[in-house]
Amino acid sequence: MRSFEHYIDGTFSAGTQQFESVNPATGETWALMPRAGAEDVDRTVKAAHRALSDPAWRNLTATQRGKLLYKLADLVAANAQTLAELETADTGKIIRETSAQIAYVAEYYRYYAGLADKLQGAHLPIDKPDMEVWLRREPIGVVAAIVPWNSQLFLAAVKLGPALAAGCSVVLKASEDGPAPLLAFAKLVQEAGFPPGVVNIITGFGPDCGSVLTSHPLVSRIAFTGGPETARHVMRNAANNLAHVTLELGGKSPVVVFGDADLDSTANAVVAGIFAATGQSCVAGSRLIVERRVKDQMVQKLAAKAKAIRIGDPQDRATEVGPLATARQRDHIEAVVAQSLSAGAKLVCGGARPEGFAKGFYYSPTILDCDGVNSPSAEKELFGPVLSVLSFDGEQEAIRIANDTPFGLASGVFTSNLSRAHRMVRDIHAGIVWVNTYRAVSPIVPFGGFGMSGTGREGGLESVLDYTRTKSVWLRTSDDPIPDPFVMR
Ligand code: TXE
Repeated sequence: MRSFEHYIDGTFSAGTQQFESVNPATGETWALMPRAGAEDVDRTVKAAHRALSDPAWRNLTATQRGKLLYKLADLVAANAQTLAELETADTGKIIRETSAQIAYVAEYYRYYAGLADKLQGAHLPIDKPDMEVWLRREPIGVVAAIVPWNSQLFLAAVKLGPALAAGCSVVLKASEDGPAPLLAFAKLVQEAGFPPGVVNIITGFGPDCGSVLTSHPLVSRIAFTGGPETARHVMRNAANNLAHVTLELGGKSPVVVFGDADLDSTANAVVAGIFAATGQSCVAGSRLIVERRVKDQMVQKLAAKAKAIRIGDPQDRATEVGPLATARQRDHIEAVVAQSLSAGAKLVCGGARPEGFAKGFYYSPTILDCDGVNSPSAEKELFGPVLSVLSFDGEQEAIRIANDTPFGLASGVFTSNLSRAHRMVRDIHAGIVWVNTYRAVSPIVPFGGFGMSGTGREGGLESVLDYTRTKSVWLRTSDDPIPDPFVMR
């Protein structure tokens, strides 16, 4: 059996406790993972805090920090296949997706590497004589970065990249579900040459690891990706250290299809939106809202595509849908589909475990017609391969249904009418709108949601500034004595 270690203060260690990690494709234990408890977390945060003021890190120029990030990017690119195989083994995400995604993660580190020496302070045109005022832009401090099991290297990159570009130190907590790729990635961090303590990578469970980390008094910044319930814990914990918090919490993203769209092209985008990553994607387009006059046509096209999807071993390049990451996740999806059918939703396809995969955590690509029904599948984030179909007549109804959710992460609009596309973009309540496309990402573009989908943005220039704080410096240039001390200047 393989075993993995924490990376704390520049050293690898198995820790005092371990837990077993299961391969979701087989349901069998394949690796032992270290389990961080409160003492390990405390030691790790202290190491990160010490590293902040260690001359080996603090005295690096921004350009030198950028060079370390470029080196890390090259190492990620060179090791993408190995990391992808580990992620696939530990989470069940298909190898086609993990290998492409991790290769692209290198571009995220390159983007942040290039930004490191462009984070400028400012000189202010102060409205007082004999005074020079400028802003220093400084690293915000120790960052607690917490990620879930899906897209771990990607979700880590959008936190680590800007944090390191800004000069922070980081404690990255990998999910207890499938931490192997991030623990292996720690070797690349060490090889890139980041000084000890600047990047620490641990894993563990919510109560004894995540909670301790997010409430630690030496943590100044929390970047969290996960579910809304956990996010509430994180915010409550952050009340202890008053850390700056950003949250990325998934959604119930609408895909609005008008009858004037190219329906074949749109069907491919809808399939990519809901069945890629076996639906375990924060931006999953899980609500299809289709104009009534083309609904049957669209559903037929989608059902044909869903039934033809190749379910299989996630390590096989031919596989298109693999298992869910955990049995818990599969059971949750099964339960919500059953509730939805009882509520009156009609099963178009799927709705069961596929035959021939008894050992793994598989669930067939599923389409539910939820028109006119209060279907839980159309309201809750399932985080699985389940598409709920709703229909509309006219733009106003489309917008009303699209926005009828407390979430607001992503959305899609499919139409050939340009002015309608602009109106939809304006009126949709979501942090991302894809028009005639779906599930495109880039380091250059901010990513994040409205409402219950979280707060703050990852990616883009904004996200790097969010790992800095400004210091306003006032310098008096006059040699005259300070005048009346009882009047504010
Ligand atoms: O996430 P959790 P789970 C949604 C999705 C999924 C549901 C639950 O609907 O079914 O959330 O998933 C750490 N303090 N998303 O249970 O628990 C935990 O160890 C600090 C959407 O896996 O939020 C892990 O590292 N940290 C989402 C991380 O939080 C704590 C992605 C995420 O776990 C903690 C994931 C605590 N008290 C789930 N408790 C998206 N944005 O796409 C747990 N953690």
